[in-house]
Amino acid sequence: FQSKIQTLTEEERAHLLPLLRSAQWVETVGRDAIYKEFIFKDFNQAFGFMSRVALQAEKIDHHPEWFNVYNKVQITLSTHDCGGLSQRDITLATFIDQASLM
Ligand code: H2B
Repeated sequence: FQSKIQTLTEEERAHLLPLLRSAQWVETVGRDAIYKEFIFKDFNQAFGFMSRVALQAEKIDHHPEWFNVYNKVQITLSTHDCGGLSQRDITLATFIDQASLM
């Protein structure tokens, strides 16, 4: 069976957070979440990126909190099902970074 999703352990964080930081993800203050800002050439590039992320989010049933103005996309990832950062956020962050390079 599928056990309930859980927040990352201290051991997992010690391993993963430096990798995320090196990819410009930061830990949010006052909340167990990660955040990154993406700047594109124009709105078309930004929205193309958002479209790729949206399709994947729906596919894996894990959705970003995000804000877009023109060429800027600000993304926060956290898992409300467990009230914090989970492996699902890491998986989505990895996809998002790939999608931003296309
Ligand atoms: N997205 C995020 N970011 N966190 C969740 O806990 C989450 C989600 N849960 N997408 C999923 C949907 C859940 O609400 C549905 C019912 O599967």
